[in-house]
Amino acid sequence: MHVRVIAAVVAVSGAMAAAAAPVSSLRPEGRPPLDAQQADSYQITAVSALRPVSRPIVSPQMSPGQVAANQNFQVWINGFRKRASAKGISSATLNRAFKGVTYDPEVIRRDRNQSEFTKTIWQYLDSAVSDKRIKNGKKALRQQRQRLERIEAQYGVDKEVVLAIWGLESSYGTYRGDMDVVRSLATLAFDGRRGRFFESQLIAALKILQSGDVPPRKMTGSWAGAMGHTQFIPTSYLAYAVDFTGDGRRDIWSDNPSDALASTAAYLARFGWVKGQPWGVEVTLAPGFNYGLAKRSVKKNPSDWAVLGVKGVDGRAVPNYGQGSILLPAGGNGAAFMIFKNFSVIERYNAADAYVIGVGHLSDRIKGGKPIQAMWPQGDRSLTTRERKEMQRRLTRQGFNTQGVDGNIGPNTIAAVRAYQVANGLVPDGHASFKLLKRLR
Ligand SMILES: [Ca+2]
Repeated sequence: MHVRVIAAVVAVSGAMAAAAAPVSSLRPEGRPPLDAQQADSYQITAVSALRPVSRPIVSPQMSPGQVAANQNFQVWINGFRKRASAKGISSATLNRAFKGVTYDPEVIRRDRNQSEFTKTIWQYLDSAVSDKRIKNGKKALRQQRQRLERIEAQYGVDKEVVLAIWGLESSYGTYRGDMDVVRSLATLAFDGRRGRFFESQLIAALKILQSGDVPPRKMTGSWAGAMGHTQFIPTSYLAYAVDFTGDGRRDIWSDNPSDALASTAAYLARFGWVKGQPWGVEVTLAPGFNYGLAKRSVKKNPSDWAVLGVKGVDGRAVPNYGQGSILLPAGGNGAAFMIFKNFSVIERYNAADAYVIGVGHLSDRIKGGKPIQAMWPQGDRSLTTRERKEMQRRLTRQGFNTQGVDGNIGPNTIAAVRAYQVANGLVPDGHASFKLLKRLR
């Protein structure tokens, strides 16, 4: 439920997912990162000591520019109150929610301060599935086993996957975010860069307050309003959060992660999780493999893939987990995966391939699975938006039409890359790499 490389972000109906965007953080897209996400420490036993104390809703000192912004912000709130009451938010809720709330320059600073450079899949996995995060995941599994097994029994979602999402979203509850959600979302909605999206999240946040699940100043989260152990955005909370403890509140904020983990399982169950099916498995491709088959729309049974030279890293045909597609996240020179239905279920949480592979692989490693066997193309790097546009311009100019120059690598650009690769005797993996851009230059 987060964003980076914001240009490509689109809110998806009621889901946490957003359109695929390049990876630049642990939360590749859809939702913004928590500040401390890189420091993947884990202290579940001491978590109450680390419990985020909500930042004050008034900034200690504002510059003259910020004072002016706050004056406009207060005017904006007055206008917003009318729109909110038209959507069923009572004036009592609005009064409680906005009491003392000021413009938050820090939220805007973070919104603007997002890196253009995106991580490669292997850089992402180094952090998302670090030894420390695996170790802390195993520890969390030992400590939370009973709770996780009850959730697994109720929702039919494998506990290691729920655990892996918890591990990536908040380092197993350590970093849940201490920003005041009403203040952050109101500031972002007022700011207007993605105003419509954030205003709809703010309305959803007010509905949560109105339901009594949490008091206003306890509703904390990331700077862009992702909340609790598994970082639900407000619209996802309204649609999918559950009260697993039975106390009448869907409490995803407190130290007890039960409701948050059950809500995550409920979310995955809702989108069709198949219990016991892997997200994907690493495979090898025989020499001469037709790279044109490595796309999501081509689905085959593992035995049919085996005939085409796709096998598990143990050299045997992949067991019959159902129909799968071949995914090459770094092109023909990196690891290859056969991915199954559950891949697209995790995608509903966050649509970036890197995120899904990160969750899936972390869950495998927590279960004691092996590291990814293939080498990654370490010398390569991902492209900036400017470079992606440059590649599209150069391809089109050389007769491989990308149907536009928008900096997004979609099906048309991939097809143009493939056509260029075929015409130039390269491995036609359709991968828009820096190496390829250098060649186009
Ligand atoms: Ca509860």
